[in-house]
Amino acid sequence: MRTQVAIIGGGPSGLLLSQLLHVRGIDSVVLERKTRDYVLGRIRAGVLEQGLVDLMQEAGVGARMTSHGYVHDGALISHGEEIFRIDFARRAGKPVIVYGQTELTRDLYEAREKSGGRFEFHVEKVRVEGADSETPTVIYEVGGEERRLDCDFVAGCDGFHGVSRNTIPAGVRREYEKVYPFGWLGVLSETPPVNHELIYANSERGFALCSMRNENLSRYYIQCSLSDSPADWTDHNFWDELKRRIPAEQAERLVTGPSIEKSIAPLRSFVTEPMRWGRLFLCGDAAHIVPPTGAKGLNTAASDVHYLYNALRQFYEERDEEGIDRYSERALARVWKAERFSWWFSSLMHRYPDQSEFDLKMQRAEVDFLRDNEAAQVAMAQNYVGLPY
Ligand code: FAS
Ligand code: PHB
Repeated sequence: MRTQVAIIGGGPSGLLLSQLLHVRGIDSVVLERKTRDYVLGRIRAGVLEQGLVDLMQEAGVGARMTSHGYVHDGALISHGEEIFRIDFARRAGKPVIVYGQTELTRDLYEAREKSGGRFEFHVEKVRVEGADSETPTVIYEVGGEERRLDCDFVAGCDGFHGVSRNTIPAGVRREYEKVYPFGWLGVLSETPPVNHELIYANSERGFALCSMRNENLSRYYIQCSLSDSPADWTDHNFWDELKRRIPAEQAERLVTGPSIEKSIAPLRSFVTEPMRWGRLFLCGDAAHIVPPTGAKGLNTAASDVHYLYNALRQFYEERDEEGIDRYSERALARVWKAERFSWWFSSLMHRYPDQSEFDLKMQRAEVDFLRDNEAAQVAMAQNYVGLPY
């Protein structure tokens, strides 16, 4: 089989890239380890930057997001019983859109299937040959049968546990990592959200986040121990703990109900440099991971897709390799700013096992400064709504 761009990974990065390329008449094939339904069954991100919204519109798949997404002009931050609002519209001049990654990925799958997108599901033993040549090939198996996909370029969109990153020789790769000493226990419940905007809570018992998907589908998280498993938490215990971590006014009006999804995500900051090796380009979680505190995971994958899509368009339409040559530099410049913000916001809102009394005073002073200082709120809001591409 042959294509112009071989895309390893059928998550949001791979699908958005494939759909954008299709709109410009550039052919791709998406190789996915699992199935469409498995990918859609993963509950992940919920907050979209305007840049990602614009990309979805450019890809011609923004209709449902526009009609079902929620425009959020701000978010609340609490510390113990105190709570204040960051006004994104006023401090950064634009909102964020609340629309689940599951729905966004579903929209992309439906669009690719409607436009005859080529997929291979259940792929195994994927490897890239000739990544540093002008004729790369992706070799893989389906049902034990070996297949070859000859291409001009390979996009490694296969997430943190994929194979693309390790295709770059160890002697070339530089990896940077910080593992956080806690995880996030997430619950999805068919209950009305406790608040119409998100609440990020720092409490003496740990972090909590109140989010949502729609008027009757709420998404909540609490910081938990890395030794916890979802089975350790009954719904009752989860709701009790969440109520202890948010201010009493919100806790009193929290509507609880049975969880329809319960999972624990470990938190990590991670970056691979470079994001290009010959004709292989890493995109999204294949290249970088952030703690979800700043809602930057999916949104930074989107900016990678923006840079890579435009680089490939520039190559095929103008025979100009400038975008390709500068992809890694451009993508990493924005990746590191997202890493910084995610690390900063995680440091501000979580309780760390080794925190001293002085550390806690510093955290409190930083929250007070954010509450009282316009410049601090502008900086936070500009990062949260998304820095320019
Ligand atoms: P993905 O991991 O989504 O997709 C990669 C795809 O590649 C998967 O479908 C996988 O099956 C496939 N694949 C892997 N290896 C392969 C191989 N060898 N061959 C073929 N296919 C292969 N971000 C937020 O902003 N907010 C959140 O709350 C949030 N929560 C998260 C919770 C969890 C548990 C995780 C893991 C991530 C979370 N994220 C969150 C980040 C998440 O949204 C990612 O940023 C986003 O999924 C990135 O999309 P992709 O780069 O497409 O990677
Ligand atoms: C979510 O709704 O899943 C969500 C929202 C904001 C975050 C992380 C997760 O920072």
